[in-house]
Order: sequence, then structure tokens, then C-alpha cells
Amino acid sequence: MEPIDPYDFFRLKDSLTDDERQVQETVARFVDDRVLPVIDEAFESHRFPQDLIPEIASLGLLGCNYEGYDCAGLNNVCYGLVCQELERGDSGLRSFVSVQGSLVMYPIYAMGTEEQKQRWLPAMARGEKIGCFGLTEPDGGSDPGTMKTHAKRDGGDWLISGAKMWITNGCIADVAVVWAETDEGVRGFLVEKDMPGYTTREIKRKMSLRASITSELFLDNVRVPDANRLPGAEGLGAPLSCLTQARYGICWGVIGAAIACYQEALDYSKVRVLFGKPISHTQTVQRRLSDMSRRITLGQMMALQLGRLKDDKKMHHTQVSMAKWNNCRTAMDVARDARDLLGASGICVECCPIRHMLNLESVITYEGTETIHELIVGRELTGHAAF
Ligand code: TGC
Ligand code: FAD
Repeated sequence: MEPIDPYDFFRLKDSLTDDERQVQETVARFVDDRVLPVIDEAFESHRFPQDLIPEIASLGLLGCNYEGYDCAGLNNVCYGLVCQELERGDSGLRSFVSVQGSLVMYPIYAMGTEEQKQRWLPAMARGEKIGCFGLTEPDGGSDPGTMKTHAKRDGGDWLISGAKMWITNGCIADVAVVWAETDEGVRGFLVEKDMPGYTTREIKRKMSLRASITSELFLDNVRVPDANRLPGAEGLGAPLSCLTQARYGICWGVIGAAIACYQEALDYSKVRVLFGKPISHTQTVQRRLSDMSRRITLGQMMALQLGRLKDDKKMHHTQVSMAKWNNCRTAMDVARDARDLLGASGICVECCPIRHMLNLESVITYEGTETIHELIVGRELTGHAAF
């Protein structure tokens, strides 16, 4: 019998196709060669490594699970593996790819006109245009149905006013998908960066996702032509369906962060000698490492099954909620325990668990907090919304 791979305990790689394995290996190489050497410095200096965008684009990772429009046309398991490998590097990079692909290209692809698709999708797949997604507002992100940003018809245009908060990529975006209340219900608009009345401001001094840009968006009577409205986006279900796409990627991504932390803790435990023996020889450390491995394995299985369901068009958004909740919690617990196993060294940025642990504080909050996902599952089970 071959020995067990500690990072693939249940041989899930055996159930990947050759193409899926190749995608994973290609992105893993990119992360090892190009991301890991720079990420500590980027995190420390609160800098998004924007110079990596052309390489990410040339690997075909932006909007990689869409067909046509210069997109790679990969399946959803491949997209998940891309997220997993990128987040093994840093949640900030996976966030960039999630927002560009799942939150901006997706609504244009699924709800846009042919003209909007031709104009934006190829340029976004090539990384020449960057997008952001404005749903959350300062008064509370968990309940987007109460958004205050509104759009009013004015002849053939719309006038949009309001503010959006905590928006990934905001300051570097050429286009913002802005969700606004109208007399006809919630609608989605493509707001372009040079439209008069539209401004952005970076949110600084974050202790989490420091290698990612987070911004506020301000809209002061911004005149947007009706041609920039997404005609297929009607009602709150439209932005929520985009969240399903991005949450799906997070379910995979955070497993990458957990693997990075577990790998570092496992290696360290074999060389840290205390009381005359490596700590890996003690029962408590073995139990903790086994528990990390168990949690990661369960998360990997959940992500893979979710991917197969998505590729079979059978995935329900409540399943995504359960997996987002489970896998973020797994990654957070593994990162914290790995940090502790490294002792004092674990508080330094040279050791990845503290960086991942801090990043995961955002990931467990954005795209629906843990509580919101528990309540979404609770609603499914009981038929009663307890939000
Ligand atoms: P509710 O009545 O549940 O839903 C309204 C309509 O939408 C449908 N729907 C969904 N459709 C697709 N996917 C989903 N996930 C959906 N959830 C609901 C639903 O069937 C209904 O359709 P219809 O036809 O019956 O009208 O709406 P509610 O107001 O009760 O909201 C429920 C709740 C709490 C679940 C929802 O508001 C929610 O998910 N809140 C969390 C908000 C959130 O996750 N925000 C994320 C902002 S974006 C972000 O964080 C990006 S971070 C990116 C990065 O950097 O990686
Ligand atoms: P709140 O909604 O105010 O929640 C506060 C607390 O109340 C939470 O613990 C929550 O779980 C709890 N709570 C809420 N409702 C209930 C209830 N009914 N019962 C019990 N407890 C409840 N948004 C975007 O639109 N686009 C982006 O690109 C984006 N990027 C982000 C990047 C980062 C780094 C971060 C941190 C956030 C980002 N967000 C983005 C915003 C994110 O989606 C919101 O922060 C999130 O939805 C939670 O909203 P909130 O922060 O306003 O918390």
C-alpha cells in the first residue's frame, strides 16, 4: 500500500479528472513561485500585489468557469481548485479573483445585454478591466433588502445616490456593479469609474485582508444610462444569486488556507524538540494534528461534492451556505490551533498561520456571516426565517 498523503488523506485527487489535476498543479506552481515569496511583505505593508494581475489573467483564472468571451470555459470543480490554491497563498488573492469572476463577470454574463458582455467580459478575463461589487451599506450588510442606495428614472437615464461600504477592489475598479432600490424593486447597474458624482475611498488600517483593497463607494446623483442597467437583474434574488457563486469559491478557498497552516504546524512539530523529544511525539500534539487533518478532510469532501452538484446543475444555495459556514469555521479553527502549536514564533508574519487566521476573520464575515449561514440552513430545515 502507498503511504497516506497527509494533505489528501482520503485520496480525493484520485477522483479528479486529468484536466482538473492539471489546473490545480498549474495554479499551485504559480502560488509557490510567484505569491509565497512576496505575500508576507504585501500583508505587512498593507499592499495588494496588483502586479500579479496580468499573470493571473494569462493563466486564464479570471471568470475561468464561463464559456466564450475569452474565458477559459473550465468546470466548477476546476474553479474551486483555483480558489483553493490561490487562498493557500492568501485570502486577498482569492478575494480578487472571486470578486472579478463571481461577483462582476457573473452578473454581466448571466444578466447583461450582449453589448455589455462584449464590452466587459473579454477585457475583464484579460485583466485589463477590473470590477467591484457594491451591495453592502454602512447601516448593515447582513440585511441587504433594506438598502438605502436608490435609483430614479430620469428620461432615458437613471440617477443613483447612496453609499456602499467594505467593497473589495473598489478603488482600483473600472466598473462597479451597484445594487440600488428603485420604484420597480432592486436593480443592478454598471457604474463606470469616471462617471461624474461617483467617488471611492480606501479603507485603511485593517488588521485582516491586508493584501487586498477594500473601499467605500459614494454615489451622488450619478447619471447612468439605461444601457448600463443589467436587464436580467430584477429583485433581491439577483445580487443574492451572485453571492451564491462567490460563496461557492470561498468553500474551496478556505481549505487552501487551512492546508497551509496545517502543513506549517505539522513540519514544525517534527523539529521542535522539548522535554527531550520532538513535540510531534506527544499525545496531545498528535491529537491536535489529527483533528486538523480530520476537519480539512471533511471540508475537502464537502467542497468536492458541492462542485460535482454545481457541475450537474443540482446545487442549492442552502448547501453552499452550509459549506461556507463549515469550511470557514474549519479553516479558522485550524489556523488558530496551528498558530498556537508554533508557540511564540507563531505570532510572526514569517509563519503563515497568523496571517491566514487574521484573513479568515474577514472571510468568515463577508459573503454572509457565520450566523447568517446557520440561519439560512435553519430556515431550510424548519420553514421559518429567524433572521
Ligand atoms: P430572501 O427572501 O431570502 O430572498 C429574496 C429572493 O432571493 C432568493 N435567494 C437567493 N437566490 C440565489 N442565491 C441565494 N443565495 C439566494 N438567497 C435568496 C430567494 O429565493 C428570493 O427569491 P424570490 O423569487 O422568492 O423573491 O431575502 P431576505 O431579505 O430574507 O434575505 C435573506 C438573507 C439574510 C439570507 C440575505 O439577505 C443574505 O444572504 N444576507 C447576507 C448578505 C451577504 O452575504 N452579503 C455579502 C455582500 S458581498 C461580499 O461580501 C463580497 S466579499 C468578496 C470577497 O472579497 O471575496
Ligand atoms: P452586520 O450585518 O451589522 O452584523 C453584525 C453582527 O450581527 C454579526 O455578527 C452578524 O452575524 C449578526 N447578525 C446579523 N443579523 C442577525 C440576526 N438576525 N440574528 C443574530 N445575529 C445577527 N460587501 C460587498 O457588498 N462587496 C464587497 O466586495 C465586500 N467585500 C468585503 C471585504 C471585506 C474585507 C469585508 C470585511 C467585508 C466585505 N463586504 C463586502 C461586506 C460584508 O459582506 C459584510 O461585512 C457582511 O455581510 C456583514 O455585514 P456587516 O459587517 O454590516 O455586519
